[in-house]
Amino acid sequence: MASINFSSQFGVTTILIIITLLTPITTYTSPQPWNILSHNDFAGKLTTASSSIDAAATDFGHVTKIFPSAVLNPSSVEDITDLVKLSYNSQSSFTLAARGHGHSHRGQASARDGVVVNMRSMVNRDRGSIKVSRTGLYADVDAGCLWIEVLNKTLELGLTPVSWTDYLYLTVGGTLSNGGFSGQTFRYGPQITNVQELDVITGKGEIATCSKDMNSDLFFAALGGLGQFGIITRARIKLDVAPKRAKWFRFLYIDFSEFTRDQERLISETDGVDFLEGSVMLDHGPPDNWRSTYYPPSDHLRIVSMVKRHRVIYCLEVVKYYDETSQYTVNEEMEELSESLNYVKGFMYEKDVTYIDFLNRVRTGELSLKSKGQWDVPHPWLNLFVPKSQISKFDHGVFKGIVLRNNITSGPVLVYPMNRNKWDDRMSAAIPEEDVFYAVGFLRSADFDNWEAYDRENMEILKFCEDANMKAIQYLPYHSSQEGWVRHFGPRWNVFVERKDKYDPKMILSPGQNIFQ
Ligand code: ZME
Repeated sequence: MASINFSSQFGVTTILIIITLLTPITTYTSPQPWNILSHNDFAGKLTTASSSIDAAATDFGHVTKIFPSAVLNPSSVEDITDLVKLSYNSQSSFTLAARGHGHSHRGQASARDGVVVNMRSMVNRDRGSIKVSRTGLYADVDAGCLWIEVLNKTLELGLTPVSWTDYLYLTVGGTLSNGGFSGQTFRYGPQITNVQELDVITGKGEIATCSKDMNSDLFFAALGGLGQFGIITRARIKLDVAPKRAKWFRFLYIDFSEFTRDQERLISETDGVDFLEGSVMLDHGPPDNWRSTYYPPSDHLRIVSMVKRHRVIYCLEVVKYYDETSQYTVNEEMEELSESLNYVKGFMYEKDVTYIDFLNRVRTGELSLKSKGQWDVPHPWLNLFVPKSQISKFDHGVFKGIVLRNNITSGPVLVYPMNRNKWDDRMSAAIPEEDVFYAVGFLRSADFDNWEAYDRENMEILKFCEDANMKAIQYLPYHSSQEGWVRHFGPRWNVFVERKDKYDPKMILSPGQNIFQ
């Protein structure tokens, strides 16, 4: 290992800090107690180029700007373990954050004055970042792979992962550090419960293979662990035989309790639909152009007029997969299903698409927003898990209350229930206590000069939930203080802290989550 003179650098910094403390004007100079570029092992892979630094300072949220000192573009696991060890073994350690495709929305993958590790640089087509075992029904994938890459690869063999996110251009390591859920989750569990094995680099720079039987505590810690216990570098993802096509339905509701009653019944059936989500349609804001492409143009007027009349309506979205063997029964089955639902008669819509076109549906929206310059804009999102017992109060107070009053919400508002028993309490992800809880997502798009209004609405919603004692829990959480995190994890906070102490005692990893420090 190349020698670095930390002490002399540290001396300078100490003097700088003292000067800073003595100076009444707080022009804070960031400490750089490590002259990392002199470390030859990283030559070429560690960069301080402003283009790299600037790119790593922001994310999909576009509401934070947190500058790292350097960006590492690793080409091997060793590049990362070397860097973590360098920090861990140093007197003045620096922080490190793994960044995937940069789709966090509050700087969660940032590392102020530390190093951002660009996990995408590990993905190498020639080296084979995705290896499928046909007999084992699993895929071993580099954590920097996008889910769309995993899907394309496994589909070549007629196989597919079973649990998804809505958007597929996210990295495997990123979604597994959070949870990863979508309309399949009520049935298969989130992505974190569909993983058989992980390779994880801990905050001590040690790499470990782990599973529910091997280093199990690290396995459960890392899943949903918000990057606090290690950097996931490989995941073994469970596969199943891929369906060929999807019957994709939408049913519109005026009455929220009818809507949730149908949703809750459908997620309780074991042999029912393969996918279930739901959304709120509001009578204001810019029209959700990309979403309306689902509906036949000839029906836009009557849908819009129903929204205008009722101000808030709801859309149940379900999918049944099928292939050659089930193509003759799927229609009958779905007809029976639609007859059992209490949507507004006449407001049922149906599409028949390929499996991949269904899974990749948000991509269509992305490309359309990109073409209009509406993609790289602020996304002050709020995602919540709301216990089933509170959801009607939530509808009344938030959708029909705060949201209508403020009249600013734009972008999809998703609402759908999931079964708690498909999650796993040994994992780090925080979820409500009730058997059924709802995912509520305000997937807002804003402008650079007005996003704060959306953020204020988010805080208003959070305060409403708090005051009503709803026990809602954030997903992709942001808490400005440790108090917030203690409440977030509730009785599981102690386990979280114990695991931090065990796997990242110097608190090097993922500082952008704002949990420790
Ligand atoms: C900014 C944007 C979000 C455009 C489409 N979306 C989405 N639409 C539907 N479901 C989503 C989603 N992003 C995550 N889930």
